[in-house]
Formats: sequence, structure tokens, C-alpha cells
Amino acid sequence: MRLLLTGACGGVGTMIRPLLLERYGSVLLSDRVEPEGLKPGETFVKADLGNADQIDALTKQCDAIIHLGGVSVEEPWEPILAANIEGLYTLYEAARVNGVERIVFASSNHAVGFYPRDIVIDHEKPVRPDSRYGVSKAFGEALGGLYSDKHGLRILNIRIGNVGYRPIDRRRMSIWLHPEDLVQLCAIGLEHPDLHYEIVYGFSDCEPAWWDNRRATELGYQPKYRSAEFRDEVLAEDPPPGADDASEIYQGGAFVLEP
Ligand code: 15L
Repeated sequence: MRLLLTGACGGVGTMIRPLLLERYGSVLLSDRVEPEGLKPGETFVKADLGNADQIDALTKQCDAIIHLGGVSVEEPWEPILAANIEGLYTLYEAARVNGVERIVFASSNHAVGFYPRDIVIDHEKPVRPDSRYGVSKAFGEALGGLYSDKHGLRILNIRIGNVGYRPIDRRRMSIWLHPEDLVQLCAIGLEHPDLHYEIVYGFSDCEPAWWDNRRATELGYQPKYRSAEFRDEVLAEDPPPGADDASEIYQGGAFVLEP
């Protein structure tokens, strides 16, 4: 498989690069900035989602894409429109034209961030974005639906929580995703023989859990890492807030308060 990782130089890309290299032997990386410490087996092509010619050239060199590129937090509308809406369309269209077979799309918990924390949601619940960024991720999931149903690409949308080596606060106790578990989910998107179009939640074995990830389980996901192992230290660092704090009521946390 000729695998392309977009957004390879970002925080998440940097964490999963070595794991992808170990699993797949070679990876084509792209980003708008140069990567550090390119390893044997890694090739880098500089590309911008706003440049259709660059994206066309890039997608000619791969059969499968893990798409982490684009805006990854709340921002003004213009950059989100350029990268996550128009840029994503450019990528999917180039992927179709150039015969890319699979796309793993880094969606986000912020596509459903306005669900309260006291209910458990699954992959069938309608989106409830908490931000312009969350809306762009809902768009990305919908775009993937079009390209799988109409054009036969195999698409896995991962509603990623928070990727890191440990949960960094109380909210992240419920949505933390260890990089190895993320790569396990990506591997489902890249390798599962029956994949057509799926939405799964990107979190490790977390509690309290807000997400029913049975679809991921059915596809073979078995998270290795447990947030409960960090409970004492996280609660000591991040004591419970007041009950009327909106950023503590909703799953999306502070994103619900962003102007
Ligand atoms: C995301 O979607 C962001 O990409 C990441 O930076 C975190 O803010 C994360 O969500 C989160 O909700 O913790």
C-alpha cells in the first residue's frame, strides 16, 4: 500500500509517524512545513490544501490517505473554509480522479460537542457541532459519505477525542486517545476488507465514557490504554468545577464558549 499522511508535521502526525512507519514500512508525508528527522522509509512532499495542482500531484502517489491536514482547532471562518471545506473537497476530488481507494478522515469530537456529558452517544446520533471547526468536521463526514456511496472510496471517519500519551485533564479522562490506539483505528480504515463508510469514536478505554463505540468494536478495535490508570493524578491536578460552568456541561468543553 502506498500510504499518504497529510498534516504529518502537526502534533498528532508527529506522534503517529513512527508507528505508521513500523507497521507499513514506508509512508509518504505531506504538510505545509518541512518535517524534522525524516527516517528511512519516509518521503516528504510539501503541499497546501489550497493548491489543487499540488494536491493532484500528491494523490497520484498514493492508494490510501490518512488525512490529518487542515485547521485543527476553532478559528475564524476564512481559514476553516479554505482548508477544511474547500481544501477537503479538493483532496477528495483529487483522490477520486487519481484512483485512491481508502481515506481515513480525522474528524473530531467537536462535530458532536454540544451533546451534554450526562448522556452516551453512538455513531448514529445526528451531529451537534460546538464550533465552526466542528461544523467543518461534520461537513468532512458528509463529504466522505458522498465519495463512498457515489464513487466507491472506502472511508473511515474517526471522531478523535484528544491524542496524547496521557489524559491531560478531567474532560480528557473521557476522550483521551493514545497514539497507538489511534493507529489501531487507522489500520481498520486502511485494511478492513469490508469497509465501505463508517463513523467511529477515537478514544482509548476511557471512563466515565460518553461514547458508545460499538461500531469500532465490531470492526475489531480493542483499545490498549485505560484512562482510569491516570485518575488520581488527573483529579488532583484538575478538581471538579461549579455545576453551572457551560464548558463542563457539554462534551466539547471550552469549544462551546468560543465566540
Ligand atoms: C480537537 O479536535 C483538536 O484538534 C484538539 O486540538 C483538541 O482541542 C481536541 O479536539 C479536544 O477536544 O481536546
